[in-house]
Amino acid sequence: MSRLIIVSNRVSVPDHKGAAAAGGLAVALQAALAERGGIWMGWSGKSSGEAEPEPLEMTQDGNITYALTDLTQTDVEEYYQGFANRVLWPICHYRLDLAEYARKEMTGYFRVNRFFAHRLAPLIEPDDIIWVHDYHLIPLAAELRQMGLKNRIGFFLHIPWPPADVVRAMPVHEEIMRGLSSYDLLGFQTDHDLENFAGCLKREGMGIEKSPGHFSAHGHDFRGGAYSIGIETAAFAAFARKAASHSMVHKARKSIEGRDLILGVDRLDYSKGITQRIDAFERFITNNPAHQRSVTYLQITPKSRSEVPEYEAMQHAVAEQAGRVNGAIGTVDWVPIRYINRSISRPILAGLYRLAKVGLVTPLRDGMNLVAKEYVAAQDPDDPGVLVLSQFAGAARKLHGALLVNPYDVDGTANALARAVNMPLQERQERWRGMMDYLLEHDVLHWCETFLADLTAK
Ligand code: GDG
Repeated sequence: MSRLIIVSNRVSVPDHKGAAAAGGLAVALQAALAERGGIWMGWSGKSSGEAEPEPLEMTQDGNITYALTDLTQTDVEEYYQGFANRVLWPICHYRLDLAEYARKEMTGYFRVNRFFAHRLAPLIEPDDIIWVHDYHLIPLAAELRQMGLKNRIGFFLHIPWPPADVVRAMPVHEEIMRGLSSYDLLGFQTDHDLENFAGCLKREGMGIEKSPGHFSAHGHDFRGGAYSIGIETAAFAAFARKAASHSMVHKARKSIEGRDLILGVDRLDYSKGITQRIDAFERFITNNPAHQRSVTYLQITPKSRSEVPEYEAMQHAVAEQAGRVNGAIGTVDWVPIRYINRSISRPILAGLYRLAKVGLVTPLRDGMNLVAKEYVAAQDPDDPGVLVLSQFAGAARKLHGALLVNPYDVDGTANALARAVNMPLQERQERWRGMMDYLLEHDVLHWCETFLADLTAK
């Protein structure tokens, strides 16, 4: 079996805290690496001076080598905070209005990808297969090919891929499309993302889809497919069952005083639709006064990318909005929204998922959304909660037991909340069972193995 080389912006170096605690993606990739032996390479998260780069920081764990590189402060600003997070992220989430294109940052993005390629190439042996992850590293295969590497190289995009007219708003879209076309296998989260990619190739006149999932562009034949990422379903379900007796979860249960808990969990990001969701919650209460004081909405929102201005502005906007709504609909003995603007530990999170009567997951656009899957996996089969899910999350393509909403439709989402809190037990169980069966079969190991089987297939 060939060795596996994984490259991603950030690397999960194991701390041996156990499966579900580490997050499913890291566990699945580590399992794939342990089976084949190999290397996981990426950025250390540290920035160094502009002088000659330090040697790679290597950590050995069994047959897996973790190889981390520092970047310079300029690299971090241009490649990570700049082009990746202020151009690719908003464009891929259909937010042309938020894309801030600067030629200097675009140059930095391609420069850092070349730097990654130069650091990685000496570690690679001819039979290795290479799996690159996410939008930070789209040009990596093209750089490795330029250096003469002939290895099989696959790419998985964790975020959505938009239609041609959106992609074309990005000044360097041709280079980005050429970068994607340099892989042997392109993995997207859903069939819609794959269709959009095929549409882009066609619209650009860059290539053709010779047969379903088989493309030819820039003189290179490659394949593309939809591989919906999963979670460690069985392990997470067991983890949540245990977490229900965590002392903090007990305290949370006590503090809501028998009210129904509505739970939102999202990184603070404009793609997650948090402000629209708070509006919908307010509308639900004003339209259904009987539910005033009978529910508590807990929104857990760890800070992310605070160095990017849009994120900092959003932090203020969400805090202000939660305060305004509490002021408008709260009573002396009832605080409608509890807003936590930091990360909580994974056991507490799992216990809160299980406690919540409604999982409210309403991104404006999301590649997949693992929170939706974790919420379902954490439920008590005898008394499961209801998932209210945006139709624009990749997860909505398969989680048919959810109440699907359009997050831009405040009244529609408010109505779904009313339906969720009133849903009879039998309907909740039926909806949950279908989703759980799907998640048990399509877990993160299944995702990983399916992608790698296709990448290595002749
Ligand atoms: C990208 C794509 C795609 C959240 N708050 C806390 C916490 N979390 C954990 C959740 C979940 C993860 O973070 C978030 O994953 P998502 O999938 O929901 O979203 P992104 O971070 O945007 O991920 C997405 C994913 O990549 C995988 O391909 O699904 O579409 O955007 O696991 O549980 N964890 C802890 N405390 C928190 O406060 N411990």
